[in-house]
Amino acid sequence: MAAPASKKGGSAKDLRTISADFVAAVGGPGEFPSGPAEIAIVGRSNVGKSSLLNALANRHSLARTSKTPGRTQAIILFDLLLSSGDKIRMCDLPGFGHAKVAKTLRESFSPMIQKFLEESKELRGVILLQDCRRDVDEDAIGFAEWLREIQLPVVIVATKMDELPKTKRGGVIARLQRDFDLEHPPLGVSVRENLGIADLLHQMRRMARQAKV
Ligand SMILES: Nc1nc2c(ncn2[C@@H]2O[C@H](COP(=O)(O)OP(=O)(O)O)[C@@H](O)[C@H]2O)c(=O)[nH]1
Ligand SMILES: [Mg+2]
Repeated sequence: MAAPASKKGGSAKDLRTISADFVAAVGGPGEFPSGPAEIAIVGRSNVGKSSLLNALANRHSLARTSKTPGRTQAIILFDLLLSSGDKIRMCDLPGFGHAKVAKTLRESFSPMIQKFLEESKELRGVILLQDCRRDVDEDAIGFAEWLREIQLPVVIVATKMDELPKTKRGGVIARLQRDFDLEHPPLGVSVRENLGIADLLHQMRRMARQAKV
């Protein structure tokens, strides 16, 4: 079915996910099924990635939320169909940050995941999640720099904004913008307050529509 990229559902208020379908858990090179434009999502364990994915997918249990994350290095793929007709393949990368020995974020990824980020023909960008309460995260900043080096667009998203009093939110967003040296302020989201979810869908749609560089 060739879904038209219609104007229907085009405003921030209206854009939503109509369906979300699990595609595959990919554990090795050469296993990637072809499909629509891909967007990867990554963050430290416990950053709120599964909760956000469920909110983006409009589902309660597509991605498992947990306090005891597994150690799997698989990439979980699932396809979103948006109300605008756009299809996006979400690529859920393993969480990081549990290794006892400090490593850079990139080194903590298996060669399979690095290869995916560097070589996937459909990958249009990466959503990098940061807990809004966390201090400067050199690992994540270095990772974002590397993504820019390999010419992958990156969207920084501050999670759990509801944990900050409203008066402190702007300051944290401004600090993250400086830390990551961003042209535009990063997006703050909260699954609890349903804050920023529709905006993130919009940014994802924009990235997915962009031609691969
Ligand atoms: N306050 C708050 N807590 C959240 C939010 N999103 C997730 N959490 C909590 O953060 C913890 C980790 O969430 P999870 O989605 O499993 O994170 P993951 O390890 O990155 O997949 C859980 O206790 C969630 O309930 C949010 O928007 N606000
Ligand atoms: Mg999770």
